[in-house]
Parts: sequence; structure tokens; C-alpha cells
Amino acid sequence: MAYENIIFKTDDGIATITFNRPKALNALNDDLLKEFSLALDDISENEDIRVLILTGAGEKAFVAGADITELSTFNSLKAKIFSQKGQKTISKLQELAIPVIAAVNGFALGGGSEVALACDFIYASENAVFGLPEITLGIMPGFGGTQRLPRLIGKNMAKEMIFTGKMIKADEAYRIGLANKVCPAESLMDDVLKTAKAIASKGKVSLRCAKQAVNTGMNSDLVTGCNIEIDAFALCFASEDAKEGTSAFLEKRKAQFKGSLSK
Ligand code: CO8
Repeated sequence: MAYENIIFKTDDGIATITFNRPKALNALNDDLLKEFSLALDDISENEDIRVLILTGAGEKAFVAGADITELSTFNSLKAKIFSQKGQKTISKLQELAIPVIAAVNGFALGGGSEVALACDFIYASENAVFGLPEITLGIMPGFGGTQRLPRLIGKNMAKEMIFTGKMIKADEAYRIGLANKVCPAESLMDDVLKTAKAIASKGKVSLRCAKQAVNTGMNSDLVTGCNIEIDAFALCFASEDAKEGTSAFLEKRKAQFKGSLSK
């Protein structure tokens, strides 16, 4: 389908979705969220895509939040529907079977931070700015920020960000564990692609099992999580990649992972 608010590309097993409303700093409006959701459906049905990268068009923003022009027209019911739809899409993102990297290339505010939080990890450019400023608009985060941020950086750090609405720069985001890496703006995409390619060269079954074990385990107690890991570990041996990876090590050569999901 032809997208107007996102750019969706795939190249050699790596998909990139670029939020593309640069004049509004890539703010999430209803149309953009619909397109994003459809693109995620396409990705989940395409076994050839091994890694997804999210970024924003232009040099200023990843996503500066939900579209405040739309928000300003909401009553409670409309806000509930918008939040439910947004959360459904963001959960779809979090539950994608493949690894997802957020390349945060500027402002990631409100819903923009919340999208990045649902990715598997974040690389930020030096000019990136993170925040949940909803409180300054008289509202609060509604796309999962009150839940995912405390789980990532800790309850009290998250509460300070949510209660003050303060914005933090990339180096602070790195220091508190929100971003895995800070890169010069001009090399952000190259750095992200390098990591994406390293991940894409691994076995797709073991990657999916590992992601699912971490995600499901994080919502469980340790004993349940370790049991989830046992099953995920065992499932890896259903793929020919387990044989290839271990044989390659013993034969002192680089593994060529070709396992598919169907055999
Ligand atoms: N929505 C709509 N338009 C936006 C948004 C936004 N979130 N952010 C920026 N824009 C627009 C501006 O209005 C401006 O448009 P125009 O040129 O037509 O005037 C253009 O983008 C450029 O922005 P600025 O001129 O403001 O650029 P600055 O460099 O001066 O400032 C900032 C950049 C600091 C990012 C500033 O634009 C800003 O503070 N933006 C709003 C950030 C924000 O508050 N985000 C949170 C939004 S609320 C949210 O995300 C809730 C999510 C959960 C929803 C749950 C549903 C109920």
C-alpha cells in the first residue's frame, strides 16, 4: 500500500520505518498510527525481515508526541479510544517477533518516547531529547509511558520525569539506561545499521526465542521466567541453525544461519 505519513523500506532483511511528518516534527496523528499499524502487520507476515529500525524524517525529531492539534479536540471518550488504539499499535510493536531498534534522531517526546520505549533498545543521536511532557499539557502519558518507563529506568526516576515533564538530553538518557548508545547525528543510522546487520546475521529462530524469553520473562517472577527460558532454549534445537552454529564453532569457521521458521 502507498503510505503518506511513514516511509517503509526493506533492504537485505532489514526494514526501516521512518515517521514522516517533518513539518509537525513527526507527531503521531490518527492517519500515521493507522499506517504504522498496517506496516507492522506487513512486517510480522514477512519471514524475510529479520530486524526493524524506527526513525524520524528530518534532522530535528524522532517523534515529538501525539498530535496536539488532534488532542485539543478530544473529550474523555475520544481520548480513551485514541489511547486504546495507540496502545494496541504500540503493543503490536513490542510483540513483533523480530528485534526492533529505535534510532532516535532528535525529539522523542510523549508518544514519541513511548514508541521508543516499546522497541528492544534505543540508539540516540547527540541531539536527541527524551521526555514525557504530557503533564505540562494538563494530561498524562497515554501510550504506555507510565508502565514501560519505570520498568526500564526505575520507578523513582520515571516518576520524576512524568511529574515534572522535564526533557533530558541524550547523554543523560544514556546515563540512566534509557538509551544504549549515543552517536554523532551524522553517523546514527550507520551505527544502527551496523548493529542491525550483526543481529540479522544470527539465526532467526534463536533470535525470536531469545526475544520472547526476555519479554515474557520480564512480566513474570524469576522461577517462571527461567522455565520460559528452558522451553525457548529447547525450541532453538528444532532449527537447523543450532546444528550449524555448534558445528561451525567446532570446525573453526563462521556460521551461516539459513534456518527458516517452517523447517
Ligand atoms: N503535535 C502537533 N504539532 C507539533 C507537535 C505535536 N506534538 N510538536 C511540534 N509540533 C509542530 C509545531 O506546532 C510547529 O508547527 P508550526 O510550524 O506549524 O507552528 C512545528 O511542529 C515545529 O515545532 P516548534 O516550532 O515548536 O519547534 P521548536 O524547535 O521551537 O520546539 C519542541 C520543539 C520542543 C519539540 C516543541 O515543538 C514541543 O514542545 N512540542 C510538543 C511536545 C509535546 O508536548 N509532546 C507531547 C504531546 S502529548 C502526547 O504525546 C500524549 C501521548 C499519549 C496520548 C494518549 C491519547 C489520549
